[in-house]
Amino acid sequence: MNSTQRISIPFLMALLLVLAAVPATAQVSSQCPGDLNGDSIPDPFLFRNNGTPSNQPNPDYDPNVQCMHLTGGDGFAAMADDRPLYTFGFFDATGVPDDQVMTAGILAAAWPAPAIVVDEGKQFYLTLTNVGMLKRPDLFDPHTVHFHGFPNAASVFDGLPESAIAINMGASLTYYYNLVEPGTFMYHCHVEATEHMQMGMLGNLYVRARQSFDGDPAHGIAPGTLGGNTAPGAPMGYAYNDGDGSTAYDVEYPLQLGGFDHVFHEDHVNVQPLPFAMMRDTYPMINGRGYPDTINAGPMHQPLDPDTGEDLNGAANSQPESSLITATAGQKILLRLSNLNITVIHTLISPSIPMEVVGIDSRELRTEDGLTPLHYQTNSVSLGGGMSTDVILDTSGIAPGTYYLYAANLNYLSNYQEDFGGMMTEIVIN
Ligand SMILES: [Cu+2]
Repeated sequence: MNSTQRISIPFLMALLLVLAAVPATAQVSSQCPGDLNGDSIPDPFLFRNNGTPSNQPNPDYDPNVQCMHLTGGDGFAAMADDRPLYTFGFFDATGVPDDQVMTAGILAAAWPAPAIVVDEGKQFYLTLTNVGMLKRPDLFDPHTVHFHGFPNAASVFDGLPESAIAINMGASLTYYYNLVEPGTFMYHCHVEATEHMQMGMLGNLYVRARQSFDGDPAHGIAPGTLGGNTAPGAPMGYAYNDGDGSTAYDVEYPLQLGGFDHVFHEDHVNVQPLPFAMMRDTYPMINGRGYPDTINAGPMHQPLDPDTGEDLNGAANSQPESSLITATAGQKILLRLSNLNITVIHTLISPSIPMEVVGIDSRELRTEDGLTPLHYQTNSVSLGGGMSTDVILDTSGIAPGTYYLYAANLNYLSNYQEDFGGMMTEIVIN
């Protein structure tokens, strides 16, 4: 008997005991400098033994660090005609302790993906945990985050599965971004992009310009407190570091244009073949809702099983983002428009309030020497997939009332067979 055979049985028994002691859940680990309790929120103060914050500063706390924790998985979204559609998507697990993230993220996909709002100059740590697709246990797809348009220095964090790390089920990865440029960007999963993007892994992402919170009294804004300006007449912020205030705004709204092909989604949950060339969006949406859900300022109806009435999405609010735009007459409204639709170009019309286009594809329109803005006025803008446009609506001289913003392709003003819906929202001037 050789030594290998002599130890094999006790060794195997010990291995089985070890395996039995390991819980059948994946280890989630987020990286967020200054976070002491694993909830992806940096902690300015050390904790006492009883878990409450002390008044002792945390030496690892850096106010220039921003963190977020997303999960990638599946879920359901409710269309405006109540049809529930199966989705792939992201869930915002920021604030959820790492050891509870898997449970929180399962079947909790949000549509669109949780908005990522970050500040220029900050270090951004974004953890993605793949919780798997509960309704498609036959799939073992990885997910990624692709920060579209971002000048990434490291391709390893770019999210393109061919050249970057993709995150397998049960695994987590923390992406690092040095936010060197402001602008309206967008993000999506880049794994099997045609499929994962049609299924809903798309979201708003914008970087607020340094000029908005640089503490310069000329900008009228206290440092680090966007929106906390106290000077009379000071704007909330600037879309870009324009140097002359020409991109000032008082209220901002990210609006992502998109749509779902319900046949694709229904075939998907039934594990049918998916011919990409046949995709045709039947539910045009803004921020994941069709009109009139777009103007619902609060949470909307959950996706319900038509037979049982069961809530199909594990998140309390499957589509949290309203598109209702409100302003006081005289204010400037910044609309951060983006399109991640993979089937069509979208044109959006504001027939009553002119739109001043100040930026396209995360760049301000300005002469090369930086001295002259090249902004222009229009009533319609067109965005192909992957494009963004920043427009400012100046409401001075506009009578209080309700105005409309809608798709120029009028067939998109529908929720499949229900007319008077789809890609439309309202601008309410008080
Ligand atoms: Cu994905």
